[in-house]
Amino acid sequence: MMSNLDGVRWGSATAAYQIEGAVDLGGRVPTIWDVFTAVPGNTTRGDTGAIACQAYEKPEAMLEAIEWLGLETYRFSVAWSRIITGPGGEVNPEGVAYYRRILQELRDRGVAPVVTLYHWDLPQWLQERGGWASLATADAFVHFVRVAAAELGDLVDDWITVNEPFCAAFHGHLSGLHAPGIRDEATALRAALMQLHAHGEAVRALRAVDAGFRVGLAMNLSDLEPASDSPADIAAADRADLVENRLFLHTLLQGRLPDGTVDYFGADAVDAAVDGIDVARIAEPMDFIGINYYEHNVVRAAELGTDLVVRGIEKLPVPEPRSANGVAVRPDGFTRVLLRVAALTPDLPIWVTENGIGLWDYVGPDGTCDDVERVAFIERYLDALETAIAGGAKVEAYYFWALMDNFEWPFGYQLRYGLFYTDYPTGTLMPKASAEAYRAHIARGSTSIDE
Ligand code: GCO
Repeated sequence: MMSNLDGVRWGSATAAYQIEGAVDLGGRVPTIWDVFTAVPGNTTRGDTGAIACQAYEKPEAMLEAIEWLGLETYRFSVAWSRIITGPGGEVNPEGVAYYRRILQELRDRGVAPVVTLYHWDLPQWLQERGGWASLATADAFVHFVRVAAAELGDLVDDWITVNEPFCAAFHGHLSGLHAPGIRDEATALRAALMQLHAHGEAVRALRAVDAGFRVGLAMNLSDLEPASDSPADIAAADRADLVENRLFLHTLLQGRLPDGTVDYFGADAVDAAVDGIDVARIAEPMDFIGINYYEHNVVRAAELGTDLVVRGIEKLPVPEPRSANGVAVRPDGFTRVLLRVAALTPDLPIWVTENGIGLWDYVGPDGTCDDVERVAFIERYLDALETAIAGGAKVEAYYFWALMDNFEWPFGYQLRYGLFYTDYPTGTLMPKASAEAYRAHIARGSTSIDE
């Protein structure tokens, strides 16, 4: 049967710090996440990425999982800290060799790689020079991007410059929940603009290496709803939308800060945030826009706001069904977000670069992991994807987050997102029920493409 989903490339995704481990091996230098996770209290049970899924030392399990699923495409990130070793910009051949091997293995299996260049693992030496508040970090990023493109570009067609600049900016520099754990709103705004600036520069740098590359970025967008019709609640939801969505989406697509930015952050913070940045040049045309979708929130005005990022708001507790960490299961929000992007930029292909659910998965007495909620999640979100495509969203690819359970940032290893269950002591991967379901879906999809 023909379906709207027939043209979609099916993939799954991971990121370097979350899976690789081997933080002291192969010439890798420390990152802000190594430093942040070493501080007691920053992550659940003090978990760190030091071992993770052992994907650096034993990538075979990951490659077998990819093959077993029949993925058409796999999204992963290359660690800046494995490729560039310090302020001199020296290239680490061992890091390059590791990623060349992964890329070759993927290609040998007929899997199209998509490489994320920045997935939150800033080298610590750059943090010590100002991190994302500094133009020098964007310059260093462009150097890294040029090196990655030159060293890996013969094996990669598709690149993602930065992943979720909202989280890296506002959780890294305002809520302090993520590395580098700073808590200052003006610095967060600066870090947001700096990553967008670095993105625009990186798009140009990549195209200069090979005009045939396809380039985009991955941003998380949330679906927000006011708790009532009251002007205060509507304004509260709009403030959240400004900070979480429009600041990134509109600046990226329109090359100017959205209306309301100065009112919310203040003229001084905005002036400081754009100092040395040509905002118009952020909107360098891309080949696709990557959307990570997780969140739907109902927002209410609250004088003593409880949100750690947006002022004067409270996000209501989410009814069931929800993820283990309290994220709503709202496929309708997924459809709305995709249609919103399509309305803003109808011709730009959309890649769903992440979508998934965190659960307290466990292996039962029969030795299997029966993640019924994730199976239901996949079914419902793929229906929602189909609805969005029927409504005009040009979705070309979908990446389930994640291939396997991995280091989930402040949540450490307890919260699991994988299609595969990671047995951390041994590094072995076992397909969950959701892996079976996604595999069957992909197999059906590719049959109808071949017909
Ligand atoms: C993201 C993060 C992932 C998370 C996932 C689940 O881009 O949000 O890239 O690394 O693991 O979102 O929270």
